[in-house]
Amino acid sequence: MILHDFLPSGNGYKIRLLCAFLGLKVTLKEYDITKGETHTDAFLAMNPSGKIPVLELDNGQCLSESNAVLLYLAEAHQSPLLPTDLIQKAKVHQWLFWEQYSHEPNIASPRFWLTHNAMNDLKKQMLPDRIQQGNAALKQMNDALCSQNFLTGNTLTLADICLFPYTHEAEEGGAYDLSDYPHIQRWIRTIEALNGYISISQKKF
Ligand SMILES: N[C@@H](CCC(=O)N[C@@H](CS)C(=O)NCC(=O)O)C(=O)O
Repeated sequence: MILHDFLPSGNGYKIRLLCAFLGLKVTLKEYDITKGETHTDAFLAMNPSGKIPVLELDNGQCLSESNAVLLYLAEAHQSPLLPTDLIQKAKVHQWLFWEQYSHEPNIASPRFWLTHNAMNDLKKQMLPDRIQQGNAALKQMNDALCSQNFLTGNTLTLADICLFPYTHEAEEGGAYDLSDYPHIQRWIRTIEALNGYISISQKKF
């Protein structure tokens, strides 16, 4: 499999982290999204949205949307990271959908604007509201983690793999302070200590 990716991307890191935990071999093909490298005809043929990550399967089929790729890989490998119990599975889905609407736009986007010199007047206006909503999202995670080790209970699931990347990088750019969220800090340390863990910048796994 080939993972079309941009190393600083948390969406790409979700898939790299899952592959590392599952022991799957993937070849990394990197693009610089700040130079429009995902908007060529060749890339758009793989993902018309012009966005990484894209997972190219051995048969040439391409999958995009990071959380859809997580679900595909976990199901294809019958991994307990996606529980078979319908309620437990729905709880994992809940966090995956929530991440795309309530977490990623408020935490990942401001991080990108602030660290990649991508701020403009409109984004400056939007920033305070995004930060307020991002803190509400972090509080929701912190509350969920106060009585259990992981987001859906006491075992690691796709919910944690999906939310780890942008949460553990939330302070980058200066918009968030994770010391306000001690249960999140403990959860980050727990995941970093797991067998198979790789960092966001690790290319070999
Ligand atoms: N919802 C998508 C979001 C993907 C996304 O936003 N990718 C960004 C990098 S994190 C990108 O490739 N941006 C380049 C562009 O839009 O030109 C997912 O979860 O995969």
